[in-house]
Amino acid sequence: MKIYETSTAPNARRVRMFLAEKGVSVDYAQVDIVGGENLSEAMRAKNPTTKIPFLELDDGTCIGETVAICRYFEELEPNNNPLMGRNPLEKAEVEMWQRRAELHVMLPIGMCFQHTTGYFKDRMTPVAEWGEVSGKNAVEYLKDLNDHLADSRFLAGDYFSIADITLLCALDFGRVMKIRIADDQTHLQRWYEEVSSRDSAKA
Ligand SMILES: N[C@@H](CCC(=O)N[C@@H](CS)C(=O)NCC(=O)O)C(=O)O
Repeated sequence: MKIYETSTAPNARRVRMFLAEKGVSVDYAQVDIVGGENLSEAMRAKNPTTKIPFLELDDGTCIGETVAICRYFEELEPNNNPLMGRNPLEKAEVEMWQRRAELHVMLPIGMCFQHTTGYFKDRMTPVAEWGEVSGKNAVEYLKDLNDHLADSRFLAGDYFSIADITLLCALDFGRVMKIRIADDQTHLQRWYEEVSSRDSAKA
């Protein structure tokens, strides 16, 4: 099996960090998304959405979407540092925070990047105003996260999970657009320091 990815892309890092946490090693193939390699006919045949990362199994089956790839490995190795919850309540809480981190931080930061930098203007129409509003929405949501982390070690309580991975990768990518944790968001800062010091964060 092989994961097609781009080393600098935040969603690709989510999968690498997840697998590093689980101690799973896989082969990676680098895709030049700036040059549009992901848009080629050969890539579309494997992965019609054209987005990386995606996983290709030995029988040719391809699985796209970051969380779906993580889910596959979680099910293959359920007892190996589970990151998607260990009981019904934990699974629900992880999914809740994972969705929030994705919808309120990763996605708007991605919109901010695409629409304010024009990085992919060869394949989409950047709308600068939408990018700016998206960036502001992400910054606004960091206040809620700071409040939540005032009495929660990780996003899903004391349990480190895929939700923390999503948030860390989104925040690190946000730095490209100068989106940063505010000085007075001390709980989020404390969380950031702990999560970014894990070995898997180097993945
Ligand atoms: N919903 C997808 C999003 C993946 C995505 O947006 N990937 C970006 C890189 S982080 C990409 O492939 N960009 C290239 C392009 O838009 O052409 C997931 O969760 O994996």
